Amino acid sequence: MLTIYSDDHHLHHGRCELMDGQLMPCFEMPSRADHVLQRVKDRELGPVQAPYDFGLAPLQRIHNRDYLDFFKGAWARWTEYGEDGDLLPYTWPARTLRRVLPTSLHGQLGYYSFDGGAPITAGTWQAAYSAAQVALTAQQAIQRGAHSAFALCRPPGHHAASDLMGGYCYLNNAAIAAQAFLDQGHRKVAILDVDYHHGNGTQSIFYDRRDVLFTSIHGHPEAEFPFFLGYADERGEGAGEGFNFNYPLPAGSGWDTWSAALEQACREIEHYGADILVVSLGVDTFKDDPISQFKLDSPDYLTMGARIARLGKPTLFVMEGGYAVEEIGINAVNVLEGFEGAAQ
Ligand code: OKP
Ligand code: ZN
Repeated sequence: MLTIYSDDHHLHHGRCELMDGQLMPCFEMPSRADHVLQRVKDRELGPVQAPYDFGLAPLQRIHNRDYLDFFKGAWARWTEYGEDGDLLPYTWPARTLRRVLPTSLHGQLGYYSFDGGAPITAGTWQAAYSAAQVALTAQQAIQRGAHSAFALCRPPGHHAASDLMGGYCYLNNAAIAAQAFLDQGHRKVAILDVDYHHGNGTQSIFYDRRDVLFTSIHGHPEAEFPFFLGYADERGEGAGEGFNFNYPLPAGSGWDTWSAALEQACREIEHYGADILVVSLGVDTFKDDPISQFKLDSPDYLTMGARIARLGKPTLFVMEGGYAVEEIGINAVNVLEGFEGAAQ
């Protein structure tokens, strides 16, 4: 399987996140992608190529232009204050407040975010921009006939909505790639989000559309980030009604519970008749993940990949979460090897 990877992800290295009342080093760190790349090479998964640059146009198909302009320019504005710490939001337009766009940098940052988990650093825009190009380059490989490809994206993307950053995410790499497939002639794209956290950004982007089916297996939002989306009764709206499927699972879920949800998601994907499958590949479902509560073990990821392969669709894997840094490469590449072993 072809892997697309850019070293630019190193440009994004947030210092801290708030966790249990303390500032902790960011779980979403550069070594995550380094470990995955190393495992791709160790296992000789296939060639590793740098991304092409498709420019801003495919990003603008998903994200609002004012959001992209804000994100691109935010760091330069922050340095004008003489600051070099991470730029982090601290006020959001929650209930009772107005959703106006203030002129202040921090006001605008609150407007364009939904949590304090997405720090903007000097290189965040470039890293996120390159990650989107990684996804688009892998998408192009499939468009040109490859049966599968792996977009080794960092930072991840599935929490980012059309004009919101949060949950370590800025640009929705999977959504940008899904839209590119549609723009290049495909009619039905299915997204399977296997990250531990609900892909609220992806869901919201496609919620009123039927050309993208969104399915997600995740920790129940009653108890787990992002809390305010990802419930089973969210089925889509308008033209998109019936094209959104959430499988929220309790803390402690292992492979038996998880794989039963996967069966249901696969059934919906088959019933939908997708041309293309995009997998939001988070491996924070792993038993030793430091911020998650599922109990999948490394061999389960081989089985996961094999099951996904049985759908028989051209499949783009887009890297999302996974914070057990030592095992992230084994687990992510196990999905890809399980897929390849069953896809023949
Ligand atoms: C991103 B992805 C603050 C807790 C915030 C955010 C989790 C984001 C997960 N310390 N946690 O889905 O793996
Ligand atoms: Zn996650």
